[in-house]
Amino acid sequence: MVYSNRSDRGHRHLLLFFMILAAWEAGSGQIHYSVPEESKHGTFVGRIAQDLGLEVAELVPRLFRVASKGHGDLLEVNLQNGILFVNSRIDREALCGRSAECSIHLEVIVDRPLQVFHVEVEVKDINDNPPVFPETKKRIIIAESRPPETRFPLDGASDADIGVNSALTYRIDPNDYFALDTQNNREQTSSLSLVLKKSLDREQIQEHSLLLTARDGGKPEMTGTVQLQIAILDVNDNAPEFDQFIYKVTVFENAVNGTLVIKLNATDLDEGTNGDIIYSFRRPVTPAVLNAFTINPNSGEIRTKGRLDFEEKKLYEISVEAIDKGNIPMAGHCTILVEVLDINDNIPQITITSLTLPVQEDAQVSTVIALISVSDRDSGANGQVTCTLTPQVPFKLVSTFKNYYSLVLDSALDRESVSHYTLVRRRASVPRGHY
Ligand SMILES: [Ca+2]
Ligand SMILES: [Ca+2]
Ligand SMILES: [Ca+2]
Ligand SMILES: [Ca+2]
Repeated sequence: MVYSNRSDRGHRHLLLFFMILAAWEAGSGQIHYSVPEESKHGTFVGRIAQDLGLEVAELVPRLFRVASKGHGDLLEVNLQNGILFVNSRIDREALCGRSAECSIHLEVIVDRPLQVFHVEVEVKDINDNPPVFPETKKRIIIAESRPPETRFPLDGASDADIGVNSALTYRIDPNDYFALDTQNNREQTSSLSLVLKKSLDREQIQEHSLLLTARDGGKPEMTGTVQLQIAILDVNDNAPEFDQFIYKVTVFENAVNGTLVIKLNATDLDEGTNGDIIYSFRRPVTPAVLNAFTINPNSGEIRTKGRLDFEEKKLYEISVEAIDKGNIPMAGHCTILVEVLDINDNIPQITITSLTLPVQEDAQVSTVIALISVSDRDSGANGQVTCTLTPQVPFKLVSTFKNYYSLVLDSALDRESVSHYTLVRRRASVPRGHY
């Protein structure tokens, strides 16, 4: 019995529960209003008294009142005409955040007899929020060596509205180098990337500035922007270059030790150490060059070392290399032809190849007394030798060939007046200012 009694009571409780549920449903399900968010004070929402089947005249006597949990005085009823209106600012985003559904639940109570009604006021979204990027300026660093088709992720914008009012599309300023790619995945989130369209060149453009714009699908639409500052990172992709492949310079053979022969200047378009240049003789270096010249690795100055000698070497060919300090260094080359200029630093040499002395007093005019050859190691005018004899002697020089002479008797000798002659040799080459 006890068992059946308990079961009986259970059934009664269940019945009561269903009755309450039915009453609640009858109250709540009946009235449904909607109002756009941000509507002005006094905006009409609904004829609440009429819709609940109440006479306007009985509102005051029956102590008509509206309660709204947590939503204070957003909505109000005019007891004179029974109209529900917007009382204070309704911000859907503050009320419901990103939730797709947003409504204000009102509990309407009248006394005598006590009746409770439930009213749902749906708050409709309006497009009152622009897309917002995390930053207004975004710095991106990309090495110039990155190949086309490389993707760089971007942070998208967010929009506090819902539905189409927060459905974003993106675009960037038209440009030659970058395109946008938006990939929507199944989770409805979109991944935004920058895609490289063509090869970068830091030496041409060091920084790209692009405006990325997000727009929502609202009417009218709202937009948000972020300035993309894309800095291009240098890569060592330029070799040092000389203005010329071959430089021709001249230097006098008597140039003092350390005389500047040439100051080389190679250029490298890269940045920092990628463009810093070290000069050196290109290996293998001939001993002749090594003994005669030095090169300053930083300034590119080539100077003489010790003394040059035209008579020994007239032309030097120096191969120079300019190497940058890049991680993987690059090199440029040039050749310097150093022509050594002669100066008059050699005394003409006179060689007497044959001499018949003494000369008989009665020797006939034109008798050959000596054969003479002259030479001068200098070149050009510096090496041209002419011979003259001491004047007023009975001898003369007869040129037999270039630089070859015969000393011949020019007139009869007379031992009683002159017993011997001293013939002074003369150098007749052209002295230079350097000697
Ligand atoms: Ca909104
Ligand atoms: Ca929006
Ligand atoms: Ca570079
Ligand atoms: Ca370089």
